[in-house]
Amino acid sequence: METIRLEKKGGIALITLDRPKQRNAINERMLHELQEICRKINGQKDVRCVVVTGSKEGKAFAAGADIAAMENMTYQQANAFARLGCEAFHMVEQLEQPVIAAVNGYALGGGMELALACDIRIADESAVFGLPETTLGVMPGFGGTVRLKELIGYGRAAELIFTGKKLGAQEAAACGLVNACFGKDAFEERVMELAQNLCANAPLGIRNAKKSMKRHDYETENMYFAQLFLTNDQKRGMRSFNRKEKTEYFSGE
Ligand code: CO8
Repeated sequence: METIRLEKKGGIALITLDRPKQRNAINERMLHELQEICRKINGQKDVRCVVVTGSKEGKAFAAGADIAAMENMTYQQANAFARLGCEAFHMVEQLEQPVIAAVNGYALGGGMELALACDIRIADESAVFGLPETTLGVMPGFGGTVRLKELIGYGRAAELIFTGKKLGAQEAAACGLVNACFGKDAFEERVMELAQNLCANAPLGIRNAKKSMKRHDYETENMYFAQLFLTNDQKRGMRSFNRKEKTEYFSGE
């Protein structure tokens, strides 16, 4: 791949956005590659957790959609580009495995929208968040308006989107945009620790909880909940608890 690196670390799939000269800005190619990766890892049994991050050389998570590529887009081209971005981020959001955005540096515009499509956001202290699109004459186009409003509420989302103002990692944590923020030295270790934690829990339980949370409807929650009682992991997990033992391994069956 040209713009993304995919590595496997135990049960963790590490996706690194890698266009360092452009601060890892997102272009069409990157969106296609992201889709390809999602198709490849979705539901793959030996991938229990996904981490998305930006290349260190790029000094960013991603500084947005590629502004050079967008400058002269026609209506049709912009429409197609926004659609591609929405579809790619939807695929990230819909991955069966939990997805952590490890935000190391700038997460602006489309970069922040990608972080919003992940389940959990962890920032290092240098992270900067913002949707500056209205300062460029456009608006968020990769699903950010919907996801940000859901995450931090309409009023705060409206302020961030209408002003285009940027938030540091601490501010982002304070308003619930990120789950936690860590100093540079601890950041990678804490992200991997969290990922390992998620790897150890029942994959089908996480998968169904995720699907249920995305649906906002109790009937669906009920269905996905009950479905887990057809699995060995449910039996294993509850049996261990009742015997005051620790479940050593969830097999995903
Ligand atoms: N696109 C393309 N190139 C970029 C981008 C970007 N988003 N961001 C940075 N770069 C490039 C710069 O042009 C520069 O290139 P060069 O070395 O050739 O001059 C290189 O990366 C390094 O950038 P800087 O010199 O600016 O680095 P700094 O450390 O001084 O600043 C910033 C880093 C603050 C991240 C700064 O580069 C910046 O403000 N970037 C733009 C951020 C932004 O506005 N992002 C939003 C873009 S719009 C968007 O994401 C819309 C999503 C929805 C799309 C819908 C489809 C139609």
